Amino acid sequence: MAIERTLSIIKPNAVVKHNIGAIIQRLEAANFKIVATKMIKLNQEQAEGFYAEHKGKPFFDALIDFMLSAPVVVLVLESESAITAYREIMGATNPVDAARGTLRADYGEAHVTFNGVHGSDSPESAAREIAYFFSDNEVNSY
Ligand code: RTP
Ligand code: MG
Repeated sequence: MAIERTLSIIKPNAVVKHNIGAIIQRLEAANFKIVATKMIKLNQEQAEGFYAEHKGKPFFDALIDFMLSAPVVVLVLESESAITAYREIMGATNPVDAARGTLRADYGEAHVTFNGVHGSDSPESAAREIAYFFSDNEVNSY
């Protein structure tokens, strides 16, 4: 197993419901090292660029509107097999289907758009998404 980094986003619904701290606590308790973080109010171009792979899909406009509705907190998480480990603790994309005790079950709404958190889905996505929000000197080691 290898040490990996993955990009996490605490999405607008979780931010406005004051769940930033609770989610970060869960990440640290699950042994992820937070090696970078910031809060950003995305603009249209940033949100559409981040989700470029979904452009043209029926849910795209609703997803972008949601991501612009309030600030988000972006984080780089580091751990052994961080990408799959974080996908596991996030749970299924739709919070309705997410296993009990996962972040999406606990901090998502009962609708797939408002699912509370994002996580990179592959090493290639993680590299792209981390670089999308952070320069190399903003990602720490400790
Ligand atoms: P994410 O990228 O946010 O970690 O979520 P994911 O990989 O589990 O899901 P993905 O297929 O990449 O979709 C990105 C986000 O779009 C919204 N979505 N809505 N209405 C729909 O059918 C639908 N499908 C996806 C969700 O907010 C999802 O996280
Ligand atoms: Mg995805």
